[in-house]
Amino acid sequence: MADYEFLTAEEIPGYIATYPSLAGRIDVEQIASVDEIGDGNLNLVFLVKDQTGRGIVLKQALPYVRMSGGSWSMTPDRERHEVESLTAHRRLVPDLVVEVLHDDEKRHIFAMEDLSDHTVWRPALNAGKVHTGVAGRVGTYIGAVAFGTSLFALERQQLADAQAAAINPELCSITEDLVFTEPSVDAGRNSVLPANEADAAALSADTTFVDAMGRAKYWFMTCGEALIHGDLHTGSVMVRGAGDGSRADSVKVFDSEFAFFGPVAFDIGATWANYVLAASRAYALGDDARAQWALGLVTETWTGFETEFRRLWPGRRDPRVWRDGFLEERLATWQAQAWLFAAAKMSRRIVGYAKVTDVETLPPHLREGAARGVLAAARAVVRYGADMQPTTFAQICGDELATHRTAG
Ligand code: SR1
Ligand code: MG
Repeated sequence: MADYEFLTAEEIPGYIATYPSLAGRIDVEQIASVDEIGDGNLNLVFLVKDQTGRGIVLKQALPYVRMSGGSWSMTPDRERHEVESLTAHRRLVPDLVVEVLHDDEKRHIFAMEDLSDHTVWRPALNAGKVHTGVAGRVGTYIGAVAFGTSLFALERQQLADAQAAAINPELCSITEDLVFTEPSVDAGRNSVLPANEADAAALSADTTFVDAMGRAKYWFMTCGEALIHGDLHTGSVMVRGAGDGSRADSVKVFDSEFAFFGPVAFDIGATWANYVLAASRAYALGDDARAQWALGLVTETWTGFETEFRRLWPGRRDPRVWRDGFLEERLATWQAQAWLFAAAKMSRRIVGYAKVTDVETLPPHLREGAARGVLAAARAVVRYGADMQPTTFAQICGDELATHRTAG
């Protein structure tokens, strides 16, 4: 991309001053700090503060995968997908989605409200914090999006326009490769501890697992149900609160550049997988009560989702044919798909490219057992019948994590 212009810290005060929507949010004459705070895999993120403490966040999609150091090209048009999906989602659940303040499609930059009084949920979980009520609200968000961006809510032409605008093949290909194929078919990007090599090989050789991943990938590529988030892990959620077991006073979903019209259950399964990863860390550290708490989040997100979807259901567009029996059928289907998507997401974070700190920051002697437990859990859940309840999913995963946590 010869004409791509990187955003620099030095140009940021001048950049902000150019746009009235931004200049009103921060005093550009009194900028106190400009810090690059991006810790994700893909983008540049700057937090800009003025001397009174007001701030904004500027995010630029790079023309490549940041964590690859530039060797892996990727369309910066993902910035548009992120802005459009955040905007559409925030319209449905304003309290639960970060606010977009500015969109510069030409330079692939957008601005968001400053959430520096929040913390990303994953590091909070890793630090042993308990923000109550987050998982339920993430479920509410998924339910609102599942209904509000789908054929149940949108007029026909509006739906077609939304689907056309959200076609996001480059980002979808990444998920298709990294989440569904590569955990069992290494394309040269996988890695594990030497002690886990046999576990990774057993995963690849597990035909039941690989067949299940084929089915999940097919669903991912064919079920264009709603404008899903597409990467809804615990690093895509900000929380605010003491984290001492009290209720989080704010929850904000962000980072939806993988959004497209996809399966509703993919977002549900993504959250479940990340609760299992959080539980694997707790088991490895010998905190069984915390592991059980993390596994309890599976049901909490499902309940939040189901409650919100049922609440919205009376407003569906064509109740003549989408009767109540169809609602029950959809919920059962989504539940059955969610645990397969969760299994895919669990395995990819252990063997594939782009791992998670829940497991990676454990010392190797604990990481080995945690990784083994997550892979065993992924293999166990794909063997269960389609009628598995969230509590059963959590139980199966918990049993595997607890069994394998001790290395060797
Ligand atoms: C090449 S991108 C790797 C991963 O980072 C993102 O957060 C997504 O999870 C993606 O799969
Ligand atoms: Mg992300």
